[in-house]
Amino acid sequence: MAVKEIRISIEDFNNDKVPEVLLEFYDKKKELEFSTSVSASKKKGVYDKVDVKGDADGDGDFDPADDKKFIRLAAAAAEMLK
Ligand SMILES: [Ca+2]
Ligand SMILES: [Ca+2]
Repeated sequence: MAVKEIRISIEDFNNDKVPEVLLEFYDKKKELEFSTSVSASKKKGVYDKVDVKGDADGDGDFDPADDKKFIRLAAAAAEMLK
């Protein structure tokens, strides 16, 4: 049984024809713990902007290393889900 779960979906939230990637993190009780979305703000397909800052690596801070992890996950998912 999964301890934590990440649900990944793509949707064009701001109607600019470029999909955003929604990342939803669930805890072991299956309750939504945190969600954020990643967008391609400058160039289509190049994900570079994290909507809600979060602690992706669990080290207690919100820094560029966290953004990078969200962006990498979103970029990979966007290629698989299109
Ligand atoms: Ca969009
Ligand atoms: Ca962190």
